[in-house]
Amino acid sequence: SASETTGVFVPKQEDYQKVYNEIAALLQDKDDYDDGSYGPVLVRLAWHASGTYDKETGTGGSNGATMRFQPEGDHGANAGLVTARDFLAPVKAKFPWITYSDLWILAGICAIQEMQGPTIPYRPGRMDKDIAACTPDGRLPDASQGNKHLRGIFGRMGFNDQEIVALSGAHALGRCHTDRSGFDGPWTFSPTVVTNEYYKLLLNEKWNWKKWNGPKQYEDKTSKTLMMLPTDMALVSDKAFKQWVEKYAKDEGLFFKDFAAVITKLFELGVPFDETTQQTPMTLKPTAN
Ligand code: DDH
Repeated sequence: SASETTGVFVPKQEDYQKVYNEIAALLQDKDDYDDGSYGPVLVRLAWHASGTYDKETGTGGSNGATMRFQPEGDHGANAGLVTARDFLAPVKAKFPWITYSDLWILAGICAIQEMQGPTIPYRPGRMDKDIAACTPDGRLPDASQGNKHLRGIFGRMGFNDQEIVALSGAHALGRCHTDRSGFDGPWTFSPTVVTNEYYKLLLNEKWNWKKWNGPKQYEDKTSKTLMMLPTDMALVSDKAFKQWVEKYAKDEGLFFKDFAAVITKLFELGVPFDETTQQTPMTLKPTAN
């Protein structure tokens, strides 16, 4: 086998499961964060690692983990993600054979599954790149913009309207932080559980501009504790987007199915999997919690 001839450790599914279990255990233990879980910020790390992809040039994407380096780590959109990278440092130390780029995606998948989301197939094979592969600033979406911007940014990665809406359902999770993006608050009342609540709230709640000194964002009329970004509201003001919001609000099973498919595509953008070797996606087992 390859490992016998080269002396290089070739990890198997059981090895990736060990990494998964370690991240899941850390998620369970380190509950001193935000709404009690680092899960949302781990999902955001995996998304921002992947969402720099440009299909024309084949640059960016999760293959490289270039956010480790200052130019990209310091991009405004990545503010606060050092929290997620630091959270994973002990996991990398315990399993030094895994690349950062494979680890960040595995952590995103682990977080989604542990937060009761759908099963996401995992394929390793990403290689870490050096500082020269850092992407230019401005490839990730700007929350102050609208439908044209969304189609521009996500079209550059190769996503259509349905996929844009399905990906955006990740905002069921987590919150905005004034010291990171400048925005404030969570999108849903259950920010550590994957649900279709984001779509339900977009349709059923009345959203008003929040009166404050911060950047323009919406707040819900009923509780005034939830928020929407201008880009979130674009999903209901644009008719083509809205029909998908309606479908996902009505059918959580459909959302889970489409979300699993589209996040898999996102996490694999620009990753040159070796089709000749064993590249069957693996299913990593959630912990029973
Ligand atoms: Fe997002 N997101 N996101 N987002 N996102 C923020 C937080 C989180 C946009 C802006 C913001 C996706 C799409 C978009 C998550 C996942 C995903 C914050 C707040 C802003 C701003 C950051 C902070 O202050 O800490 C915009 C704009 C878009 C868009 O245009 C579509 C997608 C596609 C995903 C995904 O995962 C697939 C998650 C999770 C969070 C919560 C992070 C946390 O710390 O909590």
